[in-house]
Amino acid sequence: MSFETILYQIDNSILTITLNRPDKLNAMTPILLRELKEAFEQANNDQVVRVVILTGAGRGFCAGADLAAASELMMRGGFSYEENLNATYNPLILTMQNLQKPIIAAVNGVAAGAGMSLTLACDIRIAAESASFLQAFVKIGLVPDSGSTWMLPRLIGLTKALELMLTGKKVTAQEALELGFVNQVVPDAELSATVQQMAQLFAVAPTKTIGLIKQAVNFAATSSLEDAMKNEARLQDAAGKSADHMEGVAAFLEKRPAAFKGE
Ligand code: LHQ
Repeated sequence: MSFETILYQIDNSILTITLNRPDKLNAMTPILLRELKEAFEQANNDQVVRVVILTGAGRGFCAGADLAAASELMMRGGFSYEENLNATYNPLILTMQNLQKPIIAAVNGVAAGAGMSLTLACDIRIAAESASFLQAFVKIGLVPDSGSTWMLPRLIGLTKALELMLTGKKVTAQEALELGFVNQVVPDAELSATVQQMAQLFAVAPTKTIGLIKQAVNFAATSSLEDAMKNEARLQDAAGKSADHMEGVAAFLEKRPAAFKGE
């Protein structure tokens, strides 16, 4: 696929999506938002893709909404944040949340505002030592959006989530690790290799089951224990009928590594 503001590269079942507006720290324009959503939809439909890496070109991961583009839209009049979020940012975050494949954020630099929300919508976050995170919204008089108010308290608890959202202060990669919303921090020069290593694991994993695990966890986030267990049972039925489950059990009994096909 060919895009204007992102790069879309598949290598051995691993799709890397790179936000590609390095001069603006990959701030999100309406085109980038549309292209990113299209890329994730394409990834969901492409059987070859078994894991997605999301990263940024240049020294930033993503500086959130492009404020120049947003202010241009506002100047034109008739602009509504509500309509804008509901039409662009929110469908993108939901597409990521509902993607039936794992997403690894390779956080190479600053992730601010909706750019931080983007990292939170990924399943795994690996950050370079020099990366940083900020809930920049309050600094420009805005409410955290693109899922941050839902994701961040769940990931790190209300106390610290509110502190970050109310102050908009910048958090280093190491602090993010200690707070618990980053899985791993590595020296800048090792980010790519570390992320590739994890992606390789997912590239040979039972992909269909991974999609079902995401579904189960997403459902449980807003359900009772009873409903969550019923849903687990339903999804387990689907996993139990998968070719990869058969292969996993056979491989265990035959004392050999499983050769999962993702089906
Ligand atoms: C930018 C941006 C940017 C444009 C850096 N836009 N150019 C949703 C609905 C609709 C609209 C409103 O918002 C939302 C959700 C949101 O995401 S709200 C939050 C929006 N983001 C921000 O408020 C962050 C603004 N950026 C910053 O605070 C800093 O740039 C950070 C802390 C990210 C990085 O600082 P530095 O490393 O010192 O870099 P810089 O500030 O020098 O930026 C480098 C260039 O990138 C610069 O361009 P220039 O042409 O002067 O070299 C910036 O203007 C541009 N840039 N963020 N969001």
